[in-house]
Amino acid sequence: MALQFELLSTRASGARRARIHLPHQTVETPVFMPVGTQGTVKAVQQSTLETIGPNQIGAQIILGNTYHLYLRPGHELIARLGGLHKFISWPRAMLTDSGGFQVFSLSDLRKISDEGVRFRSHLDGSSHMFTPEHSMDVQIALGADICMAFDECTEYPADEARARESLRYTLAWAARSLSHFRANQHRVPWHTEILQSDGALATQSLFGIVQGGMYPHLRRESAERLLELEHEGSGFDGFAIGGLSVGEPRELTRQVIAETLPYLPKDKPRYVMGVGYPDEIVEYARMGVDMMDCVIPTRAARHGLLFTNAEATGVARMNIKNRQYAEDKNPPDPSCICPTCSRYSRAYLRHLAQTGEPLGGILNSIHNLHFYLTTMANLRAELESA
Ligand code: PRF
Ligand code: ZN
Repeated sequence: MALQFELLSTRASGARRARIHLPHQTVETPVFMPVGTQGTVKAVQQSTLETIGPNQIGAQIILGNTYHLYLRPGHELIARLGGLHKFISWPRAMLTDSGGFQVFSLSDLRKISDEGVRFRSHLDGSSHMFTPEHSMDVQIALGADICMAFDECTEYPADEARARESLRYTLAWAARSLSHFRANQHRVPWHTEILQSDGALATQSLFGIVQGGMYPHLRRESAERLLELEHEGSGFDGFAIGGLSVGEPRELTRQVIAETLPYLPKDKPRYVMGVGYPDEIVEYARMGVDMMDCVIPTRAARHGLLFTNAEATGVARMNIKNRQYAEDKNPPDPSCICPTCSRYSRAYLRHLAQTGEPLGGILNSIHNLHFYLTTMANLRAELESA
């Protein structure tokens, strides 16, 4: 059995409070998923990821990337070591992205055809072919709880003809992703180890990805066509909205999400890929988005940018490298209970950032992830209250 989606409540605004029951973890939504591209959420160790956030709830689900892990250390090696969960020692849920986006954003000399994408590795220039079938094989070998269909992330700006052409690939690849996944998903390393509460074997889930550029009618067509897809009576287990946060203005991102959500089923998880700043993820969750992921909290942290409670600090974003913090004994955010704010001063974090010490990135990442997890927990509590 694939995931079970337990809808707890829905607001008039569309905002939902739900639970996603996955083989390795029950995930409370709306949820933010930290990104662990190379089998690590950069600079944060797994034991810390499990205990940050309010009530030490920790991250319930993290991301991994098919593209990166296929190139290095290789999905077959990870499968021989028992799958991605065992390899990185992460007992909770994981989601792997299909490579569809990373091939387009990272690799050189892409050649797209009906078959798939031929590309050169960003590491050594070697030539590789990704097809929907290959992406599914890699994701099954990695063994994440949720896998993603192989898609093409349409660039921005793209005229309508280009967005339509790109969507044509994504829809054909979605059908092939679903068939191949369903026919092979029993090969996941832990398939016979994890039993569900009803005694059934747990299996991986597969999400379809809506594309269509910034064109509402293409988004609608994309969603409707994905919903029609089935393999022996079973369709996608959830739906993502891709192709956003690719350089378009924020108002357009919001608009495309608002125009796409009505076409997605209410009884399955909805995931917006690759967003956003704290105020954006709250805004989208309030519109009815259940899941989001983004590198922003960890990437910003490594550049010395901290997200803080503006009521406690006067700023929503604090650049810890600023001179004004050189002798500031306060914790980064006095209202924050994270391990960083509980122990260290702004002056010390500034010093670590100035000197390029690895600990700076580590402590800043812990704070920012704690901030994101707290933001979502507060929102969930609000959606629960009458
Ligand atoms: N497709 C996939 N992964 C993604 C995206 C997408 O469109 C985005 C959107 N920028 C982030 N990650 N497969
Ligand atoms: Zn903190």
